[in-house]
Amino acid sequence: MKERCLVLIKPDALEKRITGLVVDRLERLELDIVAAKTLAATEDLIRKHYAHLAGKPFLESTVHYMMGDYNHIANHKIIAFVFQGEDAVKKIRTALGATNPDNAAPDTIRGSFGKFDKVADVVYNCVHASDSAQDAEREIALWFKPGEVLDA
Ligand code: IDP
Ligand code: MG
Repeated sequence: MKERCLVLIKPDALEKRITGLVVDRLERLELDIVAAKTLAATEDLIRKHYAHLAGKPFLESTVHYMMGDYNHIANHKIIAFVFQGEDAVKKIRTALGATNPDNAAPDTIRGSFGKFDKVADVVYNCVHASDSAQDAEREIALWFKPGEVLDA
């Protein structure tokens, strides 16, 4: 089914300057990029985005991570994309690999470029992708204005 998926290039990937490598892997999936922008993510936006982490012990560290606090990223910079196409969510999440890079297959994006800081309990996994077509729509509405997303 044709669907959309939000992808966020997280601050650790920006610090490592691997946005191009990540997008290169995702472009191989033959989906369409229908929106892209660099933005300053507010704390409110990040908390809404990660609402499902409420009550988790790593919520606060994840918010700090996404604000760029651990990666010397000024202005809370994140790069956001919307990909669209057949089974976009499944294809992208398969390319990303498991949430924790220690558990991600070596040939996945997170397995290749991510790292887990066990002591601080921060999962530096480089990229976010929506986990369902339904959640993608919720997330896209948070990160993009309607006119910023084209139909492929
Ligand atoms: P996902 O990013 O693979 O969809 P979620 O369970 O939705 O995984 O978690 C959202 C984000 O929260 C992860 O990408 C990661 O940044 C952080 N996170 C998830 N689990 C852990 C954990 O056990 N320790 C620290 N951070 C975590
Ligand atoms: Mg998720």
